[in-house]
Amino acid sequence: MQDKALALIGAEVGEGASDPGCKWGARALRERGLAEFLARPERPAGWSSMVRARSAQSAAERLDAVAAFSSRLAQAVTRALRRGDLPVVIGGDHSCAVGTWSAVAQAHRPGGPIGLIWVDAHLDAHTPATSHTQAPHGMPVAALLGHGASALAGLYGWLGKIRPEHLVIVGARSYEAGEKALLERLGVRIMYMPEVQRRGFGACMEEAMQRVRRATSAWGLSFDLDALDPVDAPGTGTPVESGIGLQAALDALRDCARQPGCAALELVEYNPAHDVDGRTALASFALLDAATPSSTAPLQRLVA
Ligand SMILES: [Mn+2]
Repeated sequence: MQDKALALIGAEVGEGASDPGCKWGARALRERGLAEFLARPERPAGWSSMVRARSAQSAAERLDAVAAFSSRLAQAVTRALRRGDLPVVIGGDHSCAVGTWSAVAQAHRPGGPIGLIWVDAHLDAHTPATSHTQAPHGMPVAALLGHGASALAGLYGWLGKIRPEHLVIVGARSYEAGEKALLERLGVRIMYMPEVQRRGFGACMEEAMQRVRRATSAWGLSFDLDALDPVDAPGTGTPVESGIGLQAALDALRDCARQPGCAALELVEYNPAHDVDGRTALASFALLDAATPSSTAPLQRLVA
């Protein structure tokens, strides 16, 4: 059986964050050999695009730069989808999610809405009205739900790329009242970290998968490395204590990869300047290996 080729897309954007270091995350993983690591005989993997945001200083410039970047990233994702590949977007700060999931929602629109699992220490659901920093990487969830800056939310000329009932956020433990209020008003299912610790990440992801597959045409996963415990992933944009353990994440992502209907994957917020002994790079490799569906069992790969 032939698996979909993995189209790795580098999202070179750091303008969405206060520390722009994540801009160079995709390039660093590329230079470490990510594509070669993920490629298998029956499932090619290669970098299909590197999309870079123009640099920006002021809050207004940054929002403009991220909006322009989002539509270019969306074009790269669309090209991969049209080829029949599985887009795997590598960040970059999390503002890249606007381009990624707008493109996937647009491509699937005739067939129905898409579901999205958002694994993150944060809610990323600010609007310019609630954000203290005005940093666009704190806004992609709100934008995808159709709220906040129209330059982000209005890609392709329509709002609500993800419906609230088709979104699940897992691992949140650092957030502000304004974004939490928006998500609760919309009825988004949020599994905060105490629930993840009580039930286990695997059980939470199983429930999340059921929810995002219910009445949708496809599902996607956006994984922010800051969801992991900083011990396993110190090199992220905004580390937060008491996160998900790497092993639990790998086990759960392997289960996710068995579910049919994966539309795209995204791994974001790798900041090579903050990495320690390449630990976060290796975690990124392992997470992507676990999350990419392949008809070859791991054991067969070892034997081969
Ligand atoms: Mn995030």
